[in-house]
Amino acid sequence: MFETISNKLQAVFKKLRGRGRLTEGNIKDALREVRLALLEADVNYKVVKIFLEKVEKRAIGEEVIGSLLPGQQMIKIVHEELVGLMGAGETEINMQKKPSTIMLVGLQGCGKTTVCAKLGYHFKERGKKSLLVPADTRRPAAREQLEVLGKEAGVPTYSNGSKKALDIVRDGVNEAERGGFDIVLIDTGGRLHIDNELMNELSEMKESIAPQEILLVVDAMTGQDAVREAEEFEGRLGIDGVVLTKLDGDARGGAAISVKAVTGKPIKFVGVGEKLNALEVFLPDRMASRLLGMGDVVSLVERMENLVAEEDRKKWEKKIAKETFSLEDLLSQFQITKRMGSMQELMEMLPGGRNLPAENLDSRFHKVEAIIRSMTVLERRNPDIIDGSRRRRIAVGSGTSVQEVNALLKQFNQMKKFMKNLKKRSVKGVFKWQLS
Ligand SMILES: Nc1nc2c(ncn2[C@@H]2O[C@H](COP(=O)(O)OP(=O)(O)O)[C@@H](O)[C@H]2O)c(=O)[nH]1
Ligand SMILES: [Mg+2]
Repeated sequence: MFETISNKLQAVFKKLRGRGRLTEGNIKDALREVRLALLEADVNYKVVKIFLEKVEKRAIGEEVIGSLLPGQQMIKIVHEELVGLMGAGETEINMQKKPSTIMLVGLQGCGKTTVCAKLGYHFKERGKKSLLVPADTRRPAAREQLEVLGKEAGVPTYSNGSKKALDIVRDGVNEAERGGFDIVLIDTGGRLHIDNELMNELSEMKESIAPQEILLVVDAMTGQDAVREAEEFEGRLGIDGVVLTKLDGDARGGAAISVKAVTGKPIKFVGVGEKLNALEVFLPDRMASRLLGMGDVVSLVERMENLVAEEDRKKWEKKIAKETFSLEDLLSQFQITKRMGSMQELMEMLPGGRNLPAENLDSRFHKVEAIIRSMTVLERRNPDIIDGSRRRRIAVGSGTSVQEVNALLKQFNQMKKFMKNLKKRSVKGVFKWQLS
C-alpha cells in the first residue's frame, strides 16, 4: 500500500536522520522533496501548500532545530500534520436511531455493493443486525450481486419484487423497523459520470427516508477524481463521510490525504481487498503511519523525550563541552538506552528498522557494558592509562577478549573526537549516536 510515496518520504527522512543537527536550509530542502512526493502521490496541490506551510513553521521553530533526534522529530511533525489533515477521531457512524439508515452512493464500479455487504459483515462482527437493501434498479443483476455477497456475509437482503428504487427503500426501512434491525444498508445505483438524473434520484431518496448517514464510496485509485467526486456529491446531495475503496491496489495515497481537507468530510472506512472482511475503520493515525511507511517512530520519540529529561541533557552537554566525557558517562548512557527497551525493540520502531540486523546489537551492548564494568573508576575516567596488562585483566574480568577491549577503547577515542567536532557545531546531536 502506498509504496511509492512511502519510499520517497522514507528516503527524505533517512537523509535527515544521518545528521546531528538540522539547519533551516536542511529542513527546507527536505520539505521540497516532501512536496514532490505528495504531488506525485496525487495530493491536491492546495492541500500540499497548506500542509507544508504548517510543517515548515513547526520545524523551523524550536521543535526540530533544538531537538534530541532532529530527523525523528521531523517525522513526528509530518505524521501529526498528516493526521490533522485527515481528521482525527471523526469516523463514528451515527447510530442514535434504531434502525440507523445508511445510504451508500457513488459512481458505477466504485464498490458500493461490495461495501454494503462488507459493512453488514463489519456490524455483524460487532453484534449489530443489519438489513441490506438493494436499491440499484438500473444495473441488471445488481440485486442478485448484493444477495450473494450478503449470504456470504451472513446478512439478510431485503426483497419485495418492486422495480422502483424508492419503493424498495421505503419498504425495506419499514421491514427493518418491524424486524428489530439495528442498521439498514442501502445499495444505490451508480452512473459512469455524475448527472442530474442520478442526483435527483438520490435526493428524492434522501428526502423520503431521511437517512442517518449518506456515505459516498470512491475508488482510491482514481486519485484526484475521487476528491472531485466527493466535492460534487457534497455540494449537490450532502454527504456525511467517505468510504475509500481499493486501497490494496496501486492507489497512490492522494485521495486519502486530500478528501477531508478539500470537502470537509471525513473518510470513515477504507476497502483493502475484495474479501468481505477487507474493510477497515479509517484511523488517520494508522493511515499516516502507512503513508510514511514507518513503524512507531512517534512513540520512540516520546519515550526518548521522557527518559532524557531536560536537566540530564544539560548535564551531558556541559560534559561534552568541557570534554570531560568519560567511559563512566558512556556506561550511564547505556543505562538510559536500556531503560528505553531492548535495542531490537528500538530498531523495530524506526522506519525500515525491521530490515536491520538488530539481533546482535543487544549482545554487543552487553559486552561493552561488561568491559566498562571490569574497569576501575580511575581507568574509566582516564582510559589513557589502560596499558597491555590492564587490558588483559579487563578482558578476563569481563569474559571478553583483549581484541574486544581494544576495539571498545578505539571506538571511545573516535567518539571523543567526534564529539569535539560536534562541539564546534552544536552539542545537541550527541545522543543520536546510540541509534545511528
Ligand atoms: N481490490 C479491491 N477490489 C474491490 C474493493 N472494493 C470493491 N472492489 C471490486 O470492485 C468491483 C466493483 O465493485 P462493486 O461493489 O460491484 O461496485 P458498484 O458498481 O459501486 O456497486 C468489484 O469487482 C469488486 O470486487 C476493494 O477494496 N479492493
Ligand atoms: Mg453495485
